[in-house]
Amino acid sequence: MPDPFTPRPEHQFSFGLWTVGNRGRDPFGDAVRPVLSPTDAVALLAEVGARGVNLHDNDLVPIDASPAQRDRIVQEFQGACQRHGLVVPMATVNLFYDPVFRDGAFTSNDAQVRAYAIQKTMRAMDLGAELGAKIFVLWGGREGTETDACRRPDEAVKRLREAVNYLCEYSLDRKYGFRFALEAKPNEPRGDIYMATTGAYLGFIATLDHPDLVGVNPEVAHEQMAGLNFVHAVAQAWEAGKLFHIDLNDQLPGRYDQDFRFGSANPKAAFWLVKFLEDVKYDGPRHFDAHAYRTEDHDGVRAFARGCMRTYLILKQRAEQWNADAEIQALLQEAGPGARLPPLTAYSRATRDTLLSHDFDRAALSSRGLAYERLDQLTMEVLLGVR
Ligand code: DIG
Ligand code: MN
Ligand code: MN
Repeated sequence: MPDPFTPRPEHQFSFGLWTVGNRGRDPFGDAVRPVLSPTDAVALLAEVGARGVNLHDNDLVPIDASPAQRDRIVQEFQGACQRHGLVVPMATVNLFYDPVFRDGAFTSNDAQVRAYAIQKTMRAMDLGAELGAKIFVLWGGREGTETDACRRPDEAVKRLREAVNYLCEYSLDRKYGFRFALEAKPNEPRGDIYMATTGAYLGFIATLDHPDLVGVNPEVAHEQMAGLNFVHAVAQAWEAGKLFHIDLNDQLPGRYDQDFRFGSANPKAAFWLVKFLEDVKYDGPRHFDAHAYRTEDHDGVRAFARGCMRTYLILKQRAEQWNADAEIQALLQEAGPGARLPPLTAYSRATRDTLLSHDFDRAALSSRGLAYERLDQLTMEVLLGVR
């Protein structure tokens, strides 16, 4: 019997080069794993069953590479992707590692740094387009402050808008067809990062020149670092037609950005997320922006990558089971919309007067039990495999 939780291309699982290539370095310890070259990372991802590989510009091309070196590296990488049958769904740009970005990139107080950040992003877009990417993620890891003495925060918003508007024009000019996915994070590496949550970006997108080209890339760990319910953020983005990409991983509350294996810290929250994505038939990449524990060697990295995908597929099966569970569905019906007044979506004097003249029986409305305890217990039993 084939393993039902084996990843297949149609699952659209992808990983960044920086995820399986993470060497285990942290603020208190040096690297513990040898370098995994981009072509070796492609081979590893193919071996574990991923469909896509994503990259920042400098994950592949060193920041000081010559044009000839760049072209050779890109050609070698393209060959590896073709040999192993991997695609590049998403590209992004590293605007956070080099010291030049120590006070931000698009929001830096230095106009030259802001201009360089846009130039670097244009070149990263060139690379992404060459590799076939159709989604371009922007994570503003350095766009923030340790002290708000450095600039007015509304000035930072203006600079960010100027940069994103310019990059949208560049994509249109080059006919790259990119959809930009903005990724929020509340802090780390900056003391506070602008656009701390997905909701903040949803508000920002509406102020852009080309809002249709821009969506969001919510990350599990980042919303949870802000103490938020991740599936609520994803649902709002989806409902607004702005869920252009998603970064899957896991995170314990109140910690630094842990980027744990998907589902490994809070499987119930992961279940609601997978259920939502599958229920709405989200057809974008399932990207794991996560990395193996520092304790692991490259076999551990393979186990990490396999675990991300396997947990997603197990939770996908549990969501199908939940949706088919007769007792759960009956409880949902009972707790359903109840007796409804005429639909109030269309305001009219008729619905106005109906609503104003209606006597609500608050006592009756308050007394109805909703059986959410039973509903959640059944959910737990589906998850724990006893139903
Ligand atoms: C961190 O969560 C960020 C960077 O890794 C990258 O820019 C983006 C891509 O998903 N996520
Ligand atoms: Mn993260
Ligand atoms: Mn991310």
